Amino acid sequence: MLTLYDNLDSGNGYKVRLLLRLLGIPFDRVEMDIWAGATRTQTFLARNPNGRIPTLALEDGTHLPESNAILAYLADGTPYWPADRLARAQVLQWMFFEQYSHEPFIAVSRSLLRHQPESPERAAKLDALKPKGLDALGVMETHLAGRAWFVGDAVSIGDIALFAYTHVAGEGGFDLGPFANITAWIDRIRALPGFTPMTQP
Ligand SMILES: N[C@@H](CCC(=O)N[C@@H](CS)C(=O)NCC(=O)O)C(=O)O
Repeated sequence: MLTLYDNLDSGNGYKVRLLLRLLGIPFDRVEMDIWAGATRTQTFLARNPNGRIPTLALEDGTHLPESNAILAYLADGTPYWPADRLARAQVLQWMFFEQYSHEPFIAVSRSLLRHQPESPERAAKLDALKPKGLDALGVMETHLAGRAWFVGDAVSIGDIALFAYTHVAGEGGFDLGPFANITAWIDRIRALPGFTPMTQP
């Protein structure tokens, strides 16, 4: 049985537990209190020296960290990882985009609003993150014009990676109202068989 070290508030964790449920793969889930340093203990650092969730423990005892690497591992041999060479590279393109141009702005804004007390410093950080987060949403909105999914005509792990923090962008202060294509795409993901919401343990 797979074991996912996870945190219910984490979009990075949610990517993995969502894909596991979409694929119908059973797993054990270990909730980690990341705010109390649970990922920085010697025991956990032996599993992931980077001290972060999600980390997936495989049946053979291997520990695999990094949400998007875990998605690639789980999706191999499934429709979530396309057969076509260029399509696979394009899925990776959107997963790298998610980690470099999206998550650092949208997820970090959400984390500041949820876990840091209001202060002038927090407001300044949020102001700095806002335009970059809006840029990422703008790129997604433009790409989704006339498209149902990020790559080709089927849902892939590129969509799952981007969905996790996009659908809760409002909690980071980003109004999705003006982004009609993104909103329709979010509804398509929510309609997938096996879909489970972020807060479902
Ligand atoms: N690039 C990593 C980011 C993982 C990450 O930042 N995890 C956060 C929760 S979203 C964490 O474990 N924080 C706890 C800590 O830094 O101690 C991924 O995609 O998995």
